[in-house]
Amino acid sequence: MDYLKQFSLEGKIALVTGASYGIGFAIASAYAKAGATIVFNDIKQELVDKGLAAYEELGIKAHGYVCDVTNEEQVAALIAQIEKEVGVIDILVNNAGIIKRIPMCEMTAAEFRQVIDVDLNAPFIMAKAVLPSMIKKGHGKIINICSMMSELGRETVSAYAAAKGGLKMLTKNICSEYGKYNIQCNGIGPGYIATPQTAPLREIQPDGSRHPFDQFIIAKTPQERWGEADDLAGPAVFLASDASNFVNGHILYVDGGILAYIGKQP
Ligand code: NAP
Ligand code: GCO
Repeated sequence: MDYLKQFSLEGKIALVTGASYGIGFAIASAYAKAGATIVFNDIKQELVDKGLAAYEELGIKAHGYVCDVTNEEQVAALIAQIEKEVGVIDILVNNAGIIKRIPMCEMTAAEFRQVIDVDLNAPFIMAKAVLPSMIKKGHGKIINICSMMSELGRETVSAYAAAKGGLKMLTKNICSEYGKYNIQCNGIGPGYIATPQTAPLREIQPDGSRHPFDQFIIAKTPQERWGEADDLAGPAVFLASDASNFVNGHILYVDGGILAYIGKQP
């Protein structure tokens, strides 16, 4: 058996949501290098254009579409357009996400709902849109980007933690309901990754020192560094490939050991 071949994505079509930059971009780029045809969406044309240019710079011919993943009609139209212009989706990565860091007692219900809508309802909408074709094809991979907050809480991220905890269970439920169709649904739980989403937590302080939260994460991470989006590429290729055809309902934490560690003594 040529074990390396199991990790190839040759001939596969992968849709990564919210992948103009950040974690989604790193995952989609890795998929392209593993042989897949890349499709991505973002909420604004200017971001799609920015993403297309960034992929092209890497020599990747990606297909980009404007779509708000929380909008069922837009998602249905997106999938139909992709199937017409590119082909049936083999791999879906639910990556698009937002966070609002607000103490719960100061957060409005509308703000809470907005985070749940993007981080939990949208992965449901996206998965529901691609499952019928995967069932027809007899195989499929759905990968949900979870979080440390799928397992842990912290101040100011109640909506995000509720969404990511729910996303962990949605992952297990898609596995339970669709495993019989040879569809694998797994999650990736990144640790703290240096992307625009966490930039506010890493800002250099006026006195030139590191952000207190930055120092906190270094103390909580056995590998004593923030993750890079590229640290997620290999695990994401594994979960999208034939190498994981009997891995289902699993959340693969890529966190430098955070979840295993009580943290460095101050
Ligand atoms: P990011 O830099 O904020 O990128 C998120 C992407 O999602 C952006 O392209 C954003 O587009 C897009 N998006 C947001 N709402 C959307 C919508 N309604 N429809 C379509 N696209 C939408 O985030 P990231 O750090 O790369 O994180 C990506 C995923 O990993 C998220 O699910 C996040 O929760 C998760 N995660 C991140 C970390 C971390 O430390 N960075 C750790 C664990 C998990 P716009 O720019 O237009 O908003
Ligand atoms: C935060 C961070 C985290 C990371 C990630 C950790 O404010 O605590 O944004 O939530 O984004 O989800 O896995």
